[in-house]
Amino acid sequence: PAPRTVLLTGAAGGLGTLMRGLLPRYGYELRLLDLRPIEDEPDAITADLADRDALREAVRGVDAIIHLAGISLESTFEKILKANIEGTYHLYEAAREEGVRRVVFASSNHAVGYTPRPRGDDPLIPVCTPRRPDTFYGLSKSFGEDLAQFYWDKHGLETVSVRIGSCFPEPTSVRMLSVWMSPGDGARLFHAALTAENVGHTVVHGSSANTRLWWDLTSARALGYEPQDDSEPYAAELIAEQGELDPGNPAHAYLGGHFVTDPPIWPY
Ligand code: NAI
Ligand code: 15L
Repeated sequence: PAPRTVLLTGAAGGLGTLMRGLLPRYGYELRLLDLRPIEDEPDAITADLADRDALREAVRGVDAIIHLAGISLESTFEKILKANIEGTYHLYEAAREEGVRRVVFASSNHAVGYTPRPRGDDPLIPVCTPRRPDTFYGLSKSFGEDLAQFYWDKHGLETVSVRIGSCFPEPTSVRMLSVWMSPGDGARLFHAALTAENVGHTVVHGSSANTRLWWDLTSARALGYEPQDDSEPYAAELIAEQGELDPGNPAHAYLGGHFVTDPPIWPY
């Protein structure tokens, strides 16, 4: 049966807030969790991924989990270790103990951020491209994908790892023209990841059907994902403001963009 009750971790964050608005229309009942309280959501669970008892209670009885919680930018290894590496492990342990069958894991393009971006007629980057994390943050996403594979092989707990590009209401940079995932397409992809059968551990790229796309969406489409959006209508204005990507600039040369040279730092 298709999952109905879904735990959304990281529900107070940017993507969590977008998905709280969009996923209920697919019929999901969302249980919300975040370290921070969520305004107007008195039933949301306020808990840290370090709190194993709280996680066990939070996952009890849900059909699936969308795991967005964690540090979403670069930070010290110690902070990333606690929130993203240990935190994701704690969540998977709770899911295993409570018999949850599927996780949708918010991985990131930064797990492969040091991969040179395609130019000209180069082929799109496949999901099987070797991991090349561009930050400790990307390294934690790489770990999360391996953790997901391990829990599938060892315990039969399924995961779709979504290597999200940039999911924001609109693209705001020339790089984002290639990696943007519209919120509507994000919800479509999460819905496909929750409902496709027999996913085992599947890695997919998360973006819209952008004209300037850098990576291959085949494995996402195989889940039933049909992206509806393309960043191209934003292209002329962004390129007029910022110029085309400069092949000689290292911040423009890799999938991870400026995370390679000057990553944004988690402010907490
Ligand atoms: P965000 O930083 O806005 O939200 C993350 C949320 O996780 C925050 O509300 C924060 O309070 C919560 N959190 C952090 N540490 C926690 C802990 N120890 N326990 C419980 N909650 C904790 O990030 P955003 O943009 O919403 O991203 C969501 C997820 O998707 C993240 O895992 C991020 O790495 C991933 N992602 C997002 C992309 C995007 O374009 N928004 C791109 C690629 C990956
Ligand atoms: C990410 O992984 C970040 O969480 C998000 O804030 C964006 O910076 C995105 O990657 C990106 O690559 O644009």
